[in-house]
Amino acid sequence: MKLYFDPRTVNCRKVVAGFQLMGIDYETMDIDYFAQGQQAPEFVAINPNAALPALVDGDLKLWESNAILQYGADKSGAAGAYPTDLKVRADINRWLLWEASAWFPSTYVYLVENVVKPILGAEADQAILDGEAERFHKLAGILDAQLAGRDWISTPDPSIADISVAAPMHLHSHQKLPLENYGNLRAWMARVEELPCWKATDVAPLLGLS
Ligand SMILES: N[C@@H](CCC(=O)N[C@@H](CS)C(=O)NCC(=O)O)C(=O)O
Repeated sequence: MKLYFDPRTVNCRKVVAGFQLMGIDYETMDIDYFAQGQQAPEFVAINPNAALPALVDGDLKLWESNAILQYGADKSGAAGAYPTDLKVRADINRWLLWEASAWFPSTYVYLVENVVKPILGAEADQAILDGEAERFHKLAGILDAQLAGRDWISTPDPSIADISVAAPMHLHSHQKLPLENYGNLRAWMARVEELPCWKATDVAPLLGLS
């Protein structure tokens, strides 16, 4: 399997950390996100969305980071991180879809305003952050409630749901995510941050953040 990626980007970090959690072997193909490598015709032929990451396995060209995690888990038989029990799997799938459709878009606003813009020498737009706050707090409350009395989102041990949902808040202190009211969420994120696969894929130094 060949993973086309830039380790500095959130959805690539998700796949790399998830593959490491599951002990999956793969080759890497470097694409420079900040040089718009994802828009090169050779890459767009693999992912017409011109977005990272993408996985190539023989004749399969796969995009969407959560689909890549699911495929890697099934191909490698990593049933601990993506159990085959029907109801457990449905629950994990639900959180993967929630991450892609709701959580990522909301946390991404904070990433762009408070991390990407400053890196590029621009200022965060407080009006945009204020406009996102209501949706963010609704979603953070949902996740915090799910984590009440649980170490991990869906399973007794970390699963790809934990990696997927943690990824878009991986720079949460730099993103300035307003997490003060969500103790369960903060405790869970601290557990994620202790995972070897998370420590090994720290993005902050690659972006010049401390
Ligand atoms: N839903 C997609 C989102 C992929 C995505 O947005 N990737 C970002 C990097 S994290 C990207 O390459 N965006 C294209 C761009 O900014 O030009 C996934 O989970 O793979």
